[in-house]
Amino acid sequence: MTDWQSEAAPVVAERIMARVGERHPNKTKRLRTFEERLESRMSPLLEKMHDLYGWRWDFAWWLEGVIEVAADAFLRRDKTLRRLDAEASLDWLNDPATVWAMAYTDRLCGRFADLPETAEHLRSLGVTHLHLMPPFERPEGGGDGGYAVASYRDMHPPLGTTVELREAIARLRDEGIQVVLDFVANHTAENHFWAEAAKKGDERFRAFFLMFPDRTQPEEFLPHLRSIFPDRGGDAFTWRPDVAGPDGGMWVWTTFYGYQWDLDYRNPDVLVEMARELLFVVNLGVSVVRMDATPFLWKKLGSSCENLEEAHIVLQILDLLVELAAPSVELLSEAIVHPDDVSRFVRADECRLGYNPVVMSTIWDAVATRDTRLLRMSLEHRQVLAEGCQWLTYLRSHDDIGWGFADEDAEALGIDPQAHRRFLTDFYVGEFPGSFGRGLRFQQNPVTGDCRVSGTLASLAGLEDAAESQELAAIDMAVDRILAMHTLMATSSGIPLLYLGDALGLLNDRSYVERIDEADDNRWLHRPFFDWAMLSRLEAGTEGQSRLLSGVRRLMQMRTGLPALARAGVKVTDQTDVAVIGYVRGDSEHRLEIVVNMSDRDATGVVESRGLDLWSGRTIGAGLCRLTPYQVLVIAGDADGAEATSMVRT
Ligand code: OTU
Repeated sequence: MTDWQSEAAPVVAERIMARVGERHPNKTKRLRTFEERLESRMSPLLEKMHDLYGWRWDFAWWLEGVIEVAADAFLRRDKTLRRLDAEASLDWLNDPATVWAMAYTDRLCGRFADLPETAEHLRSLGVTHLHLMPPFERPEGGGDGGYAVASYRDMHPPLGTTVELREAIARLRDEGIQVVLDFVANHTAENHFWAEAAKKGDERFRAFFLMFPDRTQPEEFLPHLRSIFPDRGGDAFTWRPDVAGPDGGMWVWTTFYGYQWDLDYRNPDVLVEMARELLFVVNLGVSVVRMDATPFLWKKLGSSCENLEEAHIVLQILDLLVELAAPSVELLSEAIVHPDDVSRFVRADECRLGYNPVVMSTIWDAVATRDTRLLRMSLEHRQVLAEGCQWLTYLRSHDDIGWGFADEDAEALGIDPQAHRRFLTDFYVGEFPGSFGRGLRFQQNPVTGDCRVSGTLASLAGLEDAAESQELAAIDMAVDRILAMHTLMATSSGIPLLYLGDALGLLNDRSYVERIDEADDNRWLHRPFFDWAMLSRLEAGTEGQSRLLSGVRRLMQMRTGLPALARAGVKVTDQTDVAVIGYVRGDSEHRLEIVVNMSDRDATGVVESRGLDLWSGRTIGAGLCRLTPYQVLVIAGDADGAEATSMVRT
């Protein structure tokens, strides 16, 4: 920090506090807490705002603007939320008892008011955090399942009202479950009132978006841009005749669908107004906000307009504002990009949490190839995170699965990365001989050949294929495979994230093709409605999917008693068979060794240290051991093992 910044910071802070104080004369005492928080954050805020916007005549106006937004949000926090802020701790980030789940409210239970009734099932899976897909008002036609936000303040009417959502969040919190909501930071829906005003020619709101009267500028940007949703045709710019322009319309920047209009954070007015909306979502009572599509937040001519330093600074400013208004709330970055770029978004002063697409995709790689070498590399080299941060480790989300391993990693193993990605896609859409995947291609890019895959966990991992064969042995094999995948998710790194329904083995839902709003986006294939009747049936049974459900429950409960998982870091063990992955978590005090056969044949595993296998309850000696297909060993040091088994229901 330069001299002028450290000198200016307290002066600016004092001025803002005086103004806020004038507006809230009876809140002087409460505002003191805010003032204290501002003391250490004023300098970084000033610095980061300056990094983004530089000197301009209205700089002080925007700087004070963001802080006032935070002060207003701070004053609006109710008593309960203020108590949570006062008690804020980061312990849950490393607590092995932390388990996440995600769901669409309508597909899980219907309406906000019904959410508390799901708590019992959530608890049976050990869930402490529930991410609800965006519940906000959206345009006609579905609005990308909520990822096109028409208003952050009003909810999608079939789900209920904002008041009902707030109540559901509070009730779930009382049940020990924290709610996570999205902030779709990159774009608004075409019918957000900012977009409506822009259409009418309002100068202020027109400057909220990236709009061009002709193709000159878009053509300059395009050679450097990646096409994210190639299936919709065209490129990242959409011609909108409803936006008044010299030639009867304007080209609007739309990275995703044509109805999702990218916001222009180069305009500080956008940052201030989006901060206001973000803090509204924060004040609904959530404990984490998922920042959607973080790589795309800043555009610069001549660049790919992804992962730019300025996008990070935008997030850092938003994080500072959340700390000022609601210090108990954390941010989660959704950046599904190159592994090196992914981890750059996960920082203590930015988003403390990030999705782990590298482990996700290399687990799927191991399942398809029966070769764990890429997975080993991602555990060995791609897990390091900054202090105080955490991964969310998942097997799939509501989105497609992309082959997010690093080209360098594949090449180091002598694998051609592009050819290998084509193989993985072919495998999971069931076009590779002998494959058990039942997915669909998502967004095949005809130029680059890039392609992602849609499908539920169970359908991609062979349960659908096995169920059709009606052979019990095949079903058992698929269940074991899915449990092996869950074991990796639950023990390799970070916080496990379950897609609700996957523990029941819910299969692809092909009925989306009959729904006009969903038919042209096959990600709906893997967003089936939760099946409560099936849950009761499975709870009564012992075979097939019943074994999957009880296995996932057992695994998640097992985590709670395993202090080794609270330690960062994972050490991959040497194995003689490529089908086997082994790793050690923890330290000499609390040690956990995991050995998994990721193939449908017998294999030989290497165990480093003797201990108790928590799955079978048997003691396993060090050295070579025979593993049946998809067999999992979760070996705790003797003392930890005894303690953990006594806690786990079998
Ligand atoms: C996200 O995903 C959401 O998760 C999707 O459901 C939305 O459709 C989308 O944003 C637009 O809001 O490309 O295929 O690196 O990969 O943001 C999913 C980030 C996506 C992108 C990711 C995006």
